[in-house]
Amino acid sequence: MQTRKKLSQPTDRLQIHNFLLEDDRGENGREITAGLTKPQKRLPSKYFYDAYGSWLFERICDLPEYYLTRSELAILRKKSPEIMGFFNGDGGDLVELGSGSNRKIKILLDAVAGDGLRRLRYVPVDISDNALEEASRELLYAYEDLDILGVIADFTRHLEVIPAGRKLITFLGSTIGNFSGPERLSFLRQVAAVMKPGDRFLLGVDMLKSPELLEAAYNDSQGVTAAFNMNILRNLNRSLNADFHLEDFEHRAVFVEEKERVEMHLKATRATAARLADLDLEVSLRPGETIHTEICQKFSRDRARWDFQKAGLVALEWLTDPQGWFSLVLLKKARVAVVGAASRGMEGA
Ligand code: SAH
Ligand code: AVI
Repeated sequence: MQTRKKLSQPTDRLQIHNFLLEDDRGENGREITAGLTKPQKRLPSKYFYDAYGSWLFERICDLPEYYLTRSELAILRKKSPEIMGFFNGDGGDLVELGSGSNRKIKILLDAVAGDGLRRLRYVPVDISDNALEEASRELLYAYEDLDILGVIADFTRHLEVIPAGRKLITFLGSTIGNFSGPERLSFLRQVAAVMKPGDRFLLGVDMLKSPELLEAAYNDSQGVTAAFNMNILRNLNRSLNADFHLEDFEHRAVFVEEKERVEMHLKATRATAARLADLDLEVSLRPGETIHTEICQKFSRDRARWDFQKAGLVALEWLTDPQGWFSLVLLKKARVAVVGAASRGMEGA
């Protein structure tokens, strides 16, 4: 077994690469314009996450109503040695998509036995540059044997930047639920495409449960989720030279039963208009009209399995909390069906 020699200076153990390109600015502008000119106005939820939005999300994680983080942490605390057993002996990359803060990854890192961290590299991938840099630096000092490759990127566009070696990819928090059905499938297919047969993918999914619990989780009594929702407009005002009047909007989060998802909207309480100067775009809303800001899909095992199958992934294990509210699904890449194997009984998994 080969051990990599560690460099002694913390700064030698941390590299941060920014893959957010000038091209992305143009693409983002087109995406925002397209969303705000639809009959049902829509904004992609990635625009929540400037530095303040990332901070607000961390406050959401501590809310009594937001059971998701507590449930997932409980699973991680119990199962982290088993999960990190993947690296035993060989080392490799622990990739975290949409990494945010460190609270979950620390539980996994703490479960690595002996000098295992020396053979491991942590690769957080996030669009929120400040949050990623801050979190990476904190880890650098907390784990003196760990190498970190921070990747500032949009995981819907730049998944090819994930290192090609042996890896465990994690995507926690049920961020997968923030995609629409087609976006989710496209994302899962991209993850499968960057995986090799021995790699593993650990995916957090929030399970379907009572509408009361779900709606409470997105309508907290302290108004933190409302502030998080509103931050999408604050972020556009700052980054695109826009002038949305925040006081003309209110937070709405409802469980849409037939779609098995919570939808977050910003509802205009009166007629209001905004100009997004950098996009040369004017937007107006009637009283009661909404901007749809987030999808929070909730999953049955069947729905999730269906997505995995279509994306070429196979669930090896479902790890759940005692209430069965949240699941961490350990996945591998499906074996590719051999062309012409149909007559011999083609196998997809
Ligand atoms: N994984 C953490 C954070 C979840 S919040 C947890 O489970 O608590 C969602 C995270 O995904 C945020 O850190 C946000 O900045 C990041 N994110 C959202 N959209 C993204 C995108 N398109 N590309 C990269 N990161 C994104
Ligand atoms: C990041 N994501 C999984 C959160 C969720 O629950 O869908 C974002 C969030 N939106 C409102 N509260 C939390």
